[in-house]
Amino acid sequence: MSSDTLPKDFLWGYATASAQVEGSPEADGRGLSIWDTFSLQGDRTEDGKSNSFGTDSYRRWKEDIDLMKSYGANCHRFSISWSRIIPSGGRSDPINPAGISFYRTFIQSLLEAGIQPVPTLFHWDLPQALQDRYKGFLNKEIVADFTHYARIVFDELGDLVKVWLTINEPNVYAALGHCIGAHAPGRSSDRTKSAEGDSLVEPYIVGHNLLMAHAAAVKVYREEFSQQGGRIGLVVNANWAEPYDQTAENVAAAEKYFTICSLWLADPVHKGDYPELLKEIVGDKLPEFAPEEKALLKGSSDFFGLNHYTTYYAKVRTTPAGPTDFRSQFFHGVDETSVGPDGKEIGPKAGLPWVRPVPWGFKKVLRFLWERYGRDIYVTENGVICPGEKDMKKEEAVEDDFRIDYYRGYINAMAELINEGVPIKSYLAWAFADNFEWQEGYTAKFGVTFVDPETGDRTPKRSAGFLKEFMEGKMGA
Ligand code: GBH
Repeated sequence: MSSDTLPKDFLWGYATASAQVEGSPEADGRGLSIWDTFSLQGDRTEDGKSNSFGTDSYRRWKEDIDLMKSYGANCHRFSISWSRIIPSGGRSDPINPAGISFYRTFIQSLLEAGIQPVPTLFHWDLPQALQDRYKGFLNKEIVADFTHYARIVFDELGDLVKVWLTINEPNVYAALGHCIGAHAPGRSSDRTKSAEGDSLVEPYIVGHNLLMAHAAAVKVYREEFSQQGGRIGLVVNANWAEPYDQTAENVAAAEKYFTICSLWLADPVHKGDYPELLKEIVGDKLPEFAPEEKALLKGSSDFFGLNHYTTYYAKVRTTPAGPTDFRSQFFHGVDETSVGPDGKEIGPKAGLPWVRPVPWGFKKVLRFLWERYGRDIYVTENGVICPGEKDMKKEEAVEDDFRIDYYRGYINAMAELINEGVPIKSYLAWAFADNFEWQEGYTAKFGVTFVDPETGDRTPKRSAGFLKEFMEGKMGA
């Protein structure tokens, strides 16, 4: 293999998530999710819009499969909406056959198009009924309900699936939904955002229950569905933290930042416990795993599912975090920045402040995860938004050379590591199409496909054609 090629069985394609693309929230018996109700509040998203349209993919999915095929993708990551399968979510609640058949038809059609399905069981759209019933992931009741849901899905769809993802970014769901309050269910100590919540306590409880739900679902899959012959794993968001400078305190700050953000919910599934450093930082607010929980967690992911977007410099905070700045408090004395000590920016500005392209950081995080866990890595998301893209008309938006540079840089970085022997098995670009980007509403466009906000009409951006050729070249097609 030349240093530039990817293995023949490498999976590549595009990713989406049900709450961001499907729309049709009440079609065919679906129950509401926490993202439907949260985004309908009007003041929770940048443009005041809800996710009730998405990309209209519940109705237009055939077109999407045709497009993906034309893009040369051999794989597609999407998520299943729990409240389509069990509208009220719980283990004694009715099952909705129409929801099951929607996904079965979708998966069959992907396979017919030569595209391998990679479904995620939970990409943040919790059935609202479970939030109302017992506060969702704050309550360990959720573990039995999630397991029940997972069992139904494996049973109904698992014969068609070879790679399962359990939960998307538990670290982001816990922190943005229960500390900062920017994501559903919107809980925070900030009383302007939420009547209830404790920003420095709840994220850790939610994180704990998310991991136990993941581990319980994996146990079901391994014990009851092993004949399906698939692999299953958790997806963790891990951006890289580079020390601001080589002083001992900032080297330590970078380790702290990465531990607080990412190792928090990655170590338990690969090593069986929270990192010691996190225990020191968070103290008794971090729940403890019982011995049988540790045993269930350790090795509960067949691979490391990685969502990676960018890199920050991390350094010690010089000004104390304000009394209502719960985000900074969550970082326990560490600060992130995009400008180094030499005044140089870590990477060019993109269309959102948090997502600057830094391909060398991708290499560092991949190498770090491989050395720490020794597991196969599936890159399950990676992508960017172009500067000014939010205000662009179609003609301008489709000329997304900034995105092309990003993909070229990141994929080349990944390919170098693969050729050094790091077992990276997939690359899923975020996103297939411009969609509902959570608190940004429809203003943040990550797609390689432009979606007209009024009509839902799709137009490939230049990056879609670029990736097709680039990946064909890398895979020797
Ligand atoms: C992923 O999350 C999601 O899985 C996907 O659904 C999403 O559309 C995609 O990335 C693109 O955003 O404003 O400084 O507090 C990414 C995780 C974590 C990205 C929090 C934005 C906000 C940073 N996100 N972050 S800040």
